[in-house]
Amino acid sequence: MAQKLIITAAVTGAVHVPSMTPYLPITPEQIVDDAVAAGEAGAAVVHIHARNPETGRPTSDLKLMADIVSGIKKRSEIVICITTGGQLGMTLEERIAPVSVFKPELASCNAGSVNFVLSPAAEKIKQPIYDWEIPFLAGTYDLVFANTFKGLEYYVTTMNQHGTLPEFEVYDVGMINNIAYFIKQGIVKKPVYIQFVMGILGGIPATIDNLNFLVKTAKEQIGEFEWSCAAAGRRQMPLTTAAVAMGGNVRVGLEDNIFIKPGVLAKSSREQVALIRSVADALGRDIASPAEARSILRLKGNENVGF
Ligand code: KMH
Ligand code: ZN
Repeated sequence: MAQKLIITAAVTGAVHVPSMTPYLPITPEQIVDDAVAAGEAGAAVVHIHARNPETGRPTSDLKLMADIVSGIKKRSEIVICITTGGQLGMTLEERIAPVSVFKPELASCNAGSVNFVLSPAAEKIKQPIYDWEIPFLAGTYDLVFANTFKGLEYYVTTMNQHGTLPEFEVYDVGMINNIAYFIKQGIVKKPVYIQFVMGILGGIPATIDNLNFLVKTAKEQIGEFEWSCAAAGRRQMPLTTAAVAMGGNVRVGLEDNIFIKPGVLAKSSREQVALIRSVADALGRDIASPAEARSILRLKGNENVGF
C-alpha cells in the first residue's frame, strides 16, 4: 500500500505580487487564516513566508513571522515549515535567522544556486498597485539566487543544532549531487526530505519525464529519501497529480500558482488543497494527518519548537 500522502500548502511565498491577484494573503491574520483553512482542507504542512502588511512585499521581519507562526500554532496542529529562501538582496544571516529564533520542525533549505527569473511576469502588469512590484520582478533578470556550498553547510548545520529538518528545495538535477555530497560529509542526516520545485524559469522544466528523472537520479545518488513535488503556474496540477500517482508527496498553494484552473484565480490555497485531495481520493491515496506527517518525516513535534 502506498504511503500516506503529505500535502503541503505554500500559502503566500515571495514570488507573486499583490497586483497579480487580490487573493494573495498579505497580513499575518490573512496568512494565518489561509494556513488554518488549508489544514482543514487536508494539508498536513504549511510553508510560510511573511509579507509587509502595508505593501505586500516579502520581508524577513521576525516580529511578523512570530505573529504568523504563533497564530497558526494556536489554531491548528499543522506542521509549520518556515522559509529560509528569503528574497532579493537578503543576507545569509537574515535568511537563516527564523531557524535560530523559532526552531521550527521543518524549514526550507535551497539546495543550490539558480537563476530564478520572474521578469516576464513584470511585462503583464499594466497598473501596479505598489511601486516595488515591477522592479522586484524585473530585477530577477540579473539575479542569481545564491546558495553556495559554504552557505548550504551553514544552513544545514544551523538546522541540525535546532532539531529542524531541512526540506531541500531542488530546482534542477545537479542539486541532488549537492545533497549527496553533504550526506557523505556527515552534515546532512537521515531522513532526507526533498521538494522538487519544477518549472521555475532558470530551473528544470515541469514535465513528467523530468520528474521521473529527478526521482530516479535521487534514488541513485541518495538511496532512501522522502520527496514531494511542486510546480510553477499551470503545471502545478498535472505535475502534482503525477507525483500522487508515483507515490510521492505534493505541494500546492498560491506561492507556486495563483490559479485553480486555466484562467480562473484560486480564492485561496485551500481550493488547490481540496483539488489535489480529490485527485488523491480518485487514485486511492489516503492523505496524511499532521501527526502522520510528523511520523513519516520523523519531526520533533510542535511542543519542541521555539514559538
Ligand atoms: N524567494 C525565492 C527566490 C523558499 O521558500 O525557500 C525562493 C524561495 C524558496 O523563497
Ligand atoms: Zn517558499
